[in-house]
Amino acid sequence: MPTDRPTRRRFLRWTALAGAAALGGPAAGCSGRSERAPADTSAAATEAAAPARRMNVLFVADDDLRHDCGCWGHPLVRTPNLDRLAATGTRFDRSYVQFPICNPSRSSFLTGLRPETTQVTNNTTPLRSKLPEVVTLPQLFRQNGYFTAGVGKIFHGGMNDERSWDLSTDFRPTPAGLKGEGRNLSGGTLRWCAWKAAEGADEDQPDGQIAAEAVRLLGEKRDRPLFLGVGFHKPHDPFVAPKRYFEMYPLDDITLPKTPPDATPAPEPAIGGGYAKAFAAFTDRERREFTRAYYAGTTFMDAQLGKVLDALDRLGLAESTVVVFASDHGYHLGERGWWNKNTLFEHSCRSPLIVRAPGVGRPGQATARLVEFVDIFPTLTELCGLSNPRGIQGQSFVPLLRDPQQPWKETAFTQVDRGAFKGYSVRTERWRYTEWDGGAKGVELYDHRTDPGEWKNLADDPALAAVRADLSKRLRAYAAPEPVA
Ligand SMILES: [Ca+2]
Repeated sequence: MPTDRPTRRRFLRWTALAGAAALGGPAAGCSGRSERAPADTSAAATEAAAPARRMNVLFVADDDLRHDCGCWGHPLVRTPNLDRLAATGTRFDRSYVQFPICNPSRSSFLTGLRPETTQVTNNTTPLRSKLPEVVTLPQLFRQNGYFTAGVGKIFHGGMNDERSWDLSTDFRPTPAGLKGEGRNLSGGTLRWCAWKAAEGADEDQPDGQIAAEAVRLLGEKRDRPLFLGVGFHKPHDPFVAPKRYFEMYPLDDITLPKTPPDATPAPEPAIGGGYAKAFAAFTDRERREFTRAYYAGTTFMDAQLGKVLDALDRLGLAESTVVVFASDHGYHLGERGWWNKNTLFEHSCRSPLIVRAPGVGRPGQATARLVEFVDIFPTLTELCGLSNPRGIQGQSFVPLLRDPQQPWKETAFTQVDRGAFKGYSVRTERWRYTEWDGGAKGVELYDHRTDPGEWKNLADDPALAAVRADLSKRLRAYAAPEPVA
């Protein structure tokens, strides 16, 4: 694989670290200040110290962000800080979550396990109620001597995992941040469906306070490496951001999606129901207000990300810190009449991912190869020289960071629940194929080579019978895996 000399040196050092980790990890520095009892590292402490200090990790988990960002070519939305992260790292153009709502997606990528294994398929089931002894991503770093801090939303709201963190915190808006101009776009039917151009500054909103706390933690001197989780809330609803971010997006500049006249109707379960009636009642102005508020939240979040990236540069930490930016899933802004997530269309399953691993690959590179969010866990452990817990289901994409054009995964899987039955979808580089209730409630096949908007369902095209049969076989193997002997 083509790598330059510094990259190779870095790789060899990491290889050595991985070897040390296989023996039980480095000696843990437990003398650092900690707000909670240190993780149990007594076994690891008997092993020799690692030859060099490990890389820090900045793990930014965003909430409900879709690819309407400058670095993915959006003509309107301003995301200068995501753009500069992409310009110094690797941008993933086909990265897919395993379950496109908050708690199941986060439970999956924070454990390296697929939803069928976590058994977390809704927003009310705590991860540890299903897997009490699972080792989460931050917990693994903590066990290996890292100081782990979770600021904002990393685990789903109300389900923070104490064992994962030396320190964790979240924030609420100040009284000034609660004031402002706005309205509910559903006439109050959907309580969450509201925007507000808030008074006050960035720090009057939780995301502004999260950025300030992250910057503070980066500046603290400590004797062990840092795993810093930063969980921004926007552009998730309610769509609140300081007023100046709304002013960047005049309503007339907003472009709304158009449904082609010959689009195939989607099977009934493809759109989740529930909210659909309220969405159908939106006026054109309400659609524009929704989109403007989502974009205001996107740019507001991006500005907070910028403060954290600035701190990395200012403190001289950029070269010793792996940065991951990941949204927990994508989002529809009116496509198929839907203004939410939880579908098996591309807008929902595909989710923003940027990784910056100093010395690995070329700055500003992009890859169109398929990766799944379940792969983030083993990628980070490989980059930092840690051993994975047994049974991990992702595949490290470190080789793809070194050579982003090489052949890679053939399939990426996403699933949703529809109460009495499930939907599963498989993406290849060319196709998306979806079955609802094993096909009984609908089958979809889209050709991304000719139809990136997924408007024409080709499932019943006789010329594509072999494609459908092959994808169905792969999907069923995923949905009902053979029991391990
Ligand atoms: Ca979310």
